[in-house]
Amino acid sequence: MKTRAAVAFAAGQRLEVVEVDLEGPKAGEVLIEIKASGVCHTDAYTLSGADPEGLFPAILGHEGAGVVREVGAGVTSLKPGDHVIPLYTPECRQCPSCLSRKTNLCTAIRSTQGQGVMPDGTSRFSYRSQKIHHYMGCSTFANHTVLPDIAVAKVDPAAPLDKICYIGCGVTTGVGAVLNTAQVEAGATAIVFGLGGIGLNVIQGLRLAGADMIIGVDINPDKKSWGERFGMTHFVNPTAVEGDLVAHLVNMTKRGADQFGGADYTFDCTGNVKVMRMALESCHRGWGQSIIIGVAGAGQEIATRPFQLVTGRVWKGTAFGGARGRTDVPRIVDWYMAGKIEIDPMITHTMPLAEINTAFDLMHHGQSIRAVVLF
Ligand code: NAD
Ligand code: 022
Ligand code: ZN
Repeated sequence: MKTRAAVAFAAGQRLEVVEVDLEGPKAGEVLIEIKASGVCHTDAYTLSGADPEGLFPAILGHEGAGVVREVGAGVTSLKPGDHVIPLYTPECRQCPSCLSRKTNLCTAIRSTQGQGVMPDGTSRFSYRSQKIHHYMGCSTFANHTVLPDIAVAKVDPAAPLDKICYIGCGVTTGVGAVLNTAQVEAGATAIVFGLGGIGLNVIQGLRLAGADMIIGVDINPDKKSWGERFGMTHFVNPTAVEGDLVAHLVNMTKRGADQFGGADYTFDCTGNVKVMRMALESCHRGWGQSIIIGVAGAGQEIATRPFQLVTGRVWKGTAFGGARGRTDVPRIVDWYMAGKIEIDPMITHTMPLAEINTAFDLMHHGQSIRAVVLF
């Protein structure tokens, strides 16, 4: 079939919206009509050419929502008409990682996904008979796309696809980092570094978990009101702090007779390795946990003194908020439908596919929390 897609033909160029050819689903695959797709930082990072694993030409996009239109042989978990969210982290429930119950990083299709192809080693997309790569197993900047059934979450058909597409990456990453990775308890203190599309979702995850003190840290003063909107209790702008930021945060989090300060949980949502260090060092000695969510540029390294860890701090990272997609994503959609989490105010911009490059411009200039392309 033919479908419209924004194609990244080469690194550093703008996306071009063209009609591409899409082959139907093979065994174990499903064809999805994408109705909406968020634009996330990784898409821009790959498009820029800075991602050493980026492949071109490709159809980017990994934060979508849509409707199943066709299923391949042997698919029993999905049927045409089902409302779905594509998963860049699949959940096969059979590989050693899924069976371990200790990680969400399913390995069933890991190598082919990284190579921009389907599990059989071929691409379903082409343009003028030239192969186009899939991206993060999703390629949601296309009106139709094909995914393996293990990488598709079936969700409540009453949920608005133009909002729940954000659960395909940002919402699940932020809320999941709090609930799955950190397992924050009621009454905890927390610091969130970077109040963008991820950090704000960490804040609403902390509110859901019942955290007492939620400190937001951002160099952009506009983020104070954004954070407060989702449950932040204190805001710190590093550029307005005299002296050491870590010392300031540790002091803010001193409680009762405890001579030591530091938060129970800290989260890096910037991708800046210097900030990652500050996040670790501003969590409490003995039990503080610091969660790295931000993805740093290729080749970057983190540093701290071993003393920081010897004295009981824990440094952790999280991918997709530790969520098992087919199990957890439908539950997060239900939380949204029940009013437990918010999404609508974070979607600051929408546009048709033809204007997708505007979404990248808004992101580069820090003007959007989330821009969503509507098909
Ligand atoms: P964003 O650009 O919307 O937000 C980043 C925020 O950090 C901005 O508000 C910016 O002002 C602030 N900031 C920048 N430098 C800072 C500093 N030195 N101190 C304090 N604040 C600072 O980005 P986002 O969409 O929220 O994504 C954040 C990060 O999360 C990115 O690195 C992204 O790649 C990553 N991410 C990771 C996963 C995962 O599974 N681990 C999933 C999605 C996104
Ligand atoms: C999504 N991310 C950032 C912004 N939006 C993001 C990027 C990378 C990962 C997670 C979220 C990530 C963490 C760990 C891995 N990835 C490796 C997983 C593994 O090896 O099993 C990651 C993922 C997908 C891809 C690359 C890296 C890909 O499909 N190309 C989950
Ligand atoms: Zn993303």
